[in-house]
Amino acid sequence: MNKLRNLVLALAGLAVVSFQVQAARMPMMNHGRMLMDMSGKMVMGQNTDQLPEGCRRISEDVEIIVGAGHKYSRPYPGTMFGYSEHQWQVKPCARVTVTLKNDDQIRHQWMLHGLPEDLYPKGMFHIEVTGPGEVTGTFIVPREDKTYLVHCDIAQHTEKGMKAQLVVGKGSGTLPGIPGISEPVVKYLQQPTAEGEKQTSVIVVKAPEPSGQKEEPSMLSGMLILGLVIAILGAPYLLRWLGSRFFGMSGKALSGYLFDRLMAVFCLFFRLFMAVWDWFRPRQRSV
Ligand SMILES: [Cu+2]
Repeated sequence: MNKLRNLVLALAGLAVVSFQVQAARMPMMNHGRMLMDMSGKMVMGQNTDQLPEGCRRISEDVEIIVGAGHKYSRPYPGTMFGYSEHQWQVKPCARVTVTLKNDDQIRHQWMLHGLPEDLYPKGMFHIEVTGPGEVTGTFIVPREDKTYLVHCDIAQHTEKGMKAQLVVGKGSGTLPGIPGISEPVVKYLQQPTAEGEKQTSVIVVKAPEPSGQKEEPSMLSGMLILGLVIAILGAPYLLRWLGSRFFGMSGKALSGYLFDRLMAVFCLFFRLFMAVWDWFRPRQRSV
């Protein structure tokens, strides 16, 4: 039984390594002026009292409450994500408090670029929240008329509609590709109907399953190996389908999902091994 014990230890070791890989993917950013908690909320570039150069006082206090999520993409064909509003207007030297309400199960950001770097690290004000929930942060805009880009920096979210602008004073023009405000930078082709795509993909997903095949119980392991090989070969297609099905379900959500799948494959391997083990051992003894 030493081999069995070694196998169990090896599987446990792999599980631990997977857990560590999972943990390492969590953001461990450490910039100045950053507030963060362990529930996936983050505020970066928080500034409630330091006036930008040329501002003698805070001109107004503005509160922005913005929704973020897939559902806001519906009015804009070709997008998959969006904000509840894609443009805001404030006075120069305004103090802006933004509350981002994330409706999705994934991470979304409200990231504004182009602020003075002496007050804001990398010239950014950035709030984000993972999964359903909300986060609030405050910053003070400079005195100049300027149009600031706001977006979600998660992979492909900007391209898929999470783009907006904050207009300070008269602004400095309209930014391209903002849903409902300006023409898209790239016109996306209409997606095939969700139903059709789903059905095609479901066939791909179900194909590797050997259930329904007529086989003698003693040949089970052979069918298991065949099923496993098909499942492994089919994995890239499955992942591609999942990517489009769950709209760039990224970061924590995707790695969590992959981790679950990985564990399922381990369990399958383990069961397969046990089946083969039980099948061969008695014969070896009788010989
Ligand atoms: Cu996003």
